Amino acid sequence: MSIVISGTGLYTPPYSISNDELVTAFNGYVEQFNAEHSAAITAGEMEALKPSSSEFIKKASGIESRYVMSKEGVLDINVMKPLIPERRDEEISMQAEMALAAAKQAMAAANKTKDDIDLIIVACAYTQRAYPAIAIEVQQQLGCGGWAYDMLVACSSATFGIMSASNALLGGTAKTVLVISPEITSPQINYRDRDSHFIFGDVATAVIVEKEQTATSKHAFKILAQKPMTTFSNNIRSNFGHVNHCDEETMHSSDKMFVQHGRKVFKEVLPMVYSLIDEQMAKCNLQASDLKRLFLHQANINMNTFVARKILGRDPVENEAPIILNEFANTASAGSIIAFHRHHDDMVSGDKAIICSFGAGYSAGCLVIEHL
Ligand code: CO8
Repeated sequence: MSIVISGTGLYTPPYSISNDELVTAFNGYVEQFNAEHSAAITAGEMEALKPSSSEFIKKASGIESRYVMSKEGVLDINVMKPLIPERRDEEISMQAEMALAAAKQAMAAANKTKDDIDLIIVACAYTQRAYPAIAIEVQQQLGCGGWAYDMLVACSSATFGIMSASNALLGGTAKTVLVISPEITSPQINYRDRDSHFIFGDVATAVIVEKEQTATSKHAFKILAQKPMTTFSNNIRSNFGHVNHCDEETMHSSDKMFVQHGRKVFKEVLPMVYSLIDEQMAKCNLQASDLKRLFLHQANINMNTFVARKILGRDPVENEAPIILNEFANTASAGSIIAFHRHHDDMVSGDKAIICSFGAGYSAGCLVIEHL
């Protein structure tokens, strides 16, 4: 039995923040901080904070802007976080609302109605609450039967979610699966940290996964091979969690936000990624020349160029390894799916591609797909 990805959807948040806007806010904060602590800095008791720069961000990461659900507070140097009012329990949650918008597009692309969907997986880096599952809220909003659950695997959530969907179809516990990745990363960014204030953006993606025999969409992609992998590392970490409030001293410390050692991640994750891709290509007897496209995780343009060169043995030509992080920044698990959503319309029967995620955990997930 073959499993296919038969539709995709993308929800783009209402606000965009450019590097220049973000850097102006960060540098305003730095100036204010250094002025407030000038005596201690002059006395050598404290180090002055260094300014950020748009040129550095673009060169080091490829990021030029990011979308967010809330903009004002992020750019206010006395706030430096998105201001997101809590909704009443009777209202739809923000994350379910984002998920729903992407889900409806994916369902339309795959020619599916609510009656077809019998499993919904919300797969993302964070859920807004512990329970009830965001996926079950989406199930109720869509009016679907069946079952639904949330799963969190940081940047590999979307690919792992597709693999879980595929396993449910093969195991007979579902007939059509909706995998949604509503990524609300902006509240977890430390906007006062020069090393990471620019990295992430908000977004939601969705895909439909079903059996080949039920697929009717124009663009359906058979999964030829799939492999998830994980290996523990503290180099990308957030200590945010439900136990935080039990220690009054540390409950608000900066380790409760996103923290990483970017250089180490770069060096350690890349070999994992290209050996994973190599192995899956070998499993399918594929050469680099058989691949139409590489849909890679979108964390850093230099990383993507490195992986693409290693796999292809040359620089990728235009759109061969599409980049979306210039516009969206790193959107945790959604990045490779945004690239796939935006760049599959010109693919035709027999065209093959790789979808590959990598990130915190460490985790990496690789899918080899072929257009039906
Ligand atoms: N402006 C100007 N200069 C800066 C800035 C800045 N903002 N930041 C750092 N610098 C300086 C540094 O101080 C350093 O100066 P010096 O050489 O004098 O010490 C110099 O620039 C170079 O710094 P780095 O070596 O740190 O710069 P890199 O070239 O390594 O670039 C990156 C930094 C962009 C972070 C890069 O290392 C990177 O992208 N690494 C890979 C990261 C990655 O893939 N991470 C995956 C994380 S995503 C994930 O798993 C999802 C987690 C769940 C979601 C979380 C949501 C919030």
